[in-house]
Amino acid sequence: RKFNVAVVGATGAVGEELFRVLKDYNFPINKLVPLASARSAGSKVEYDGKEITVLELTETCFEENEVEIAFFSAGGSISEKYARYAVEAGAVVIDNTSHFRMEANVPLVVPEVNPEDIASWRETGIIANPNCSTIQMVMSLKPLDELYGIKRVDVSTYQAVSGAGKTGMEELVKQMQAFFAFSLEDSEKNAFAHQIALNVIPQIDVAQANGFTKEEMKMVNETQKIMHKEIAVAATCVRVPVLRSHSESITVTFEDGVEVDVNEVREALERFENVEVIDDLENNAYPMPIISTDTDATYVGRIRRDVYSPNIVHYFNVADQVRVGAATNAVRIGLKWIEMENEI
Ligand code: A2P
Ligand code: 11C
Repeated sequence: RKFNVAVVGATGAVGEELFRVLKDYNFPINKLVPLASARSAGSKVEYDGKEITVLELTETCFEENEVEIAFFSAGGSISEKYARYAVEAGAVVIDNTSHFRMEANVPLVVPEVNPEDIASWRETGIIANPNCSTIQMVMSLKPLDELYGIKRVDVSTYQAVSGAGKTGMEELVKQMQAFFAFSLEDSEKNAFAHQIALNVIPQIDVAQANGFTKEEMKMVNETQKIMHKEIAVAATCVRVPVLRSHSESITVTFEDGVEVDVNEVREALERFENVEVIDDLENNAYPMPIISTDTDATYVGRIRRDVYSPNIVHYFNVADQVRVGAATNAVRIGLKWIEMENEI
């Protein structure tokens, strides 16, 4: 059977990608309802070679269009205000924002890692999609936890400007153009607190009382919720002038007594669904944003055992923030939900 599907934030970076991913995965769509603010209502989005008119997001639009599955990607405040109207209209909400993620009765799902959590969606009608940097990290942590048992994770991220939406991507491009026109100092700085072109910024999202940023604490709290385990996580989240794939340098400490075997680690990662290992340092082969961009895999490489502690492994992890980190994960949740609810 086919479903009436709404995309809230249809004109944004993630929204636009959602249309491509929905098509790529042959999502069973009866009617597609692109929604955005009054500013973009009447504009067109493309789906499967056809143009569809964007409608204004209103309290009644879900009911009027008999929406059954609603993807939300227009920011936390929009989800906070409008998700309830989609639920009241009988839809399941798959929410890309951080708004509902840590609510106890809202499942937070990466389908390859904790698909069973989807089952509790009825409690609120909402399934939350994790933060992009969390999704690609747990994709690699899950097989390693099953292999040896993880105690602690230390991660530094190299996050693309796409995480800040279209405005973030435009700002990097404009600043690069300004650099070549010798006017970088005068270029706009709105999306980030500092110039992002030719720079790195060791802050993503706002400061928390403990000295970490909100993005860093999302990686702690969301990882524990998805993995159902009190893994100790310390994150340093950094914005880099890359357009749309996040990279992460990850150090995993396993339980005491574990002796890491790099081949076992590699094999466990290779076996895991939607993880690709590229790990041949001598031949300059490892994951990079230019490899992951526009793909649906999480890439892992530079796998090496710690020089001092046999229970520690280090590796590099890269995935397309807009796809794996947002649109693709949301669509995979939708497909899993359909499978579980409709026993297809
Ligand atoms: P709009 O084009 O109407 O501004 P991004 O994450 O790339 O910045 O995109 C944000 C998305 O959220 C856009 O599709 C944007 O639509 C949408 N959006 C922002 N504010 C609202 C709002 N008040 N109501 C509905 N959609 C909104
Ligand atoms: C970034 N991770 O790269 C953020 C964007 O919690 O969904 C996604 C924020 C979120 O800026």
